[in-house]
Amino acid sequence: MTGATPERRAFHEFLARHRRFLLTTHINPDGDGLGSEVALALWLRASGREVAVLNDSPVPAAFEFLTALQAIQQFEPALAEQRFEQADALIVLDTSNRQRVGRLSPLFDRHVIPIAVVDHHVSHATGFGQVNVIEPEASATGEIVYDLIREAGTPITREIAEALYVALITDTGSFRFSNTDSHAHRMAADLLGHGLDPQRLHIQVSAHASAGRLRFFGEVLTRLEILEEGRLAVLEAAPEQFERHGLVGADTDGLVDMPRSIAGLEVVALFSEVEPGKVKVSLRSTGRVAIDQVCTRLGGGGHPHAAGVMLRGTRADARARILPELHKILAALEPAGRGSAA
Ligand SMILES: [Mn+2]
Repeated sequence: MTGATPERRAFHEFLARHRRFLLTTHINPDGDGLGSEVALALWLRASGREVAVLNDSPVPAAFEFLTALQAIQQFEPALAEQRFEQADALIVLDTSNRQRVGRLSPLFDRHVIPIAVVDHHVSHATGFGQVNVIEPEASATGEIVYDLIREAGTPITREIAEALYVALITDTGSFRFSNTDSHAHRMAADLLGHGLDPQRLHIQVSAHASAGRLRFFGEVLTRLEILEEGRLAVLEAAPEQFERHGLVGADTDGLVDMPRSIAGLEVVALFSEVEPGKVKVSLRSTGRVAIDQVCTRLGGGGHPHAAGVMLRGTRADARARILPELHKILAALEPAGRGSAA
């Protein structure tokens, strides 16, 4: 906990000034965006506020259980108009730029609604809200929400703890990724003290694969390429494979993390041609190099060790834009395991 910064104080004042809140997060929401929304909604409701949650995209099956704690609605034009009319303030969570909220974005201006942003993306240059709590050192947006709740002195209920735990395990890869620090572990320990069942939550979040998704993973992994002297793993998925297995772009979640277990590997690149001419690029670093610049330069975003960008063109086009950049990054790297003097 970094203590109440001026931005956090401004956020608490923002909450105090308004009564009816609308919450949203990025397109194709993950457990951090959704868990943060639910925790914040429960907190605001406990403080006597009205809250609605509306996202561009549907809630993935893995996180559907969170909607038992707080209704989460999907964008539909008439509903969105109604939600913006009813709200007197908007809070955008886990979203590094305005476009990432999808179809809700045009309504921001039309409804002249005051906006607060809570996010932890390093690529989040300037906040697009009147109030911006942007803390790249936080492993998850849920970690910032947790700090804010504690600063407000609101009791953390089991439901709030569950939503925040889902946010935390999503963005830290269940405490495996390099962003997992002592604050994340202390937060987890505190949340466990509020009566949640971590094993049940891990199962609810992870056990949602269809047989088709696993076969798709198998097909893609069979063609795993190892480049850059064993330091780069490249995966490709073709539109035909998405279609044959009945999958969409969000179904590749977790696939890019699988090659991380290969000894000596530094970077994984996944090129998913979700539909012909549309390639979702996902990059992961196992910890020694930062790869977010490669994506932000092309209009994407992310964190130093997990980033992505959507590119127009074929998989070959996308490879031609990404792989030379990764080559440069890896060429500048000291050999691993030699106890580098610097
Ligand atoms: Mn996040």
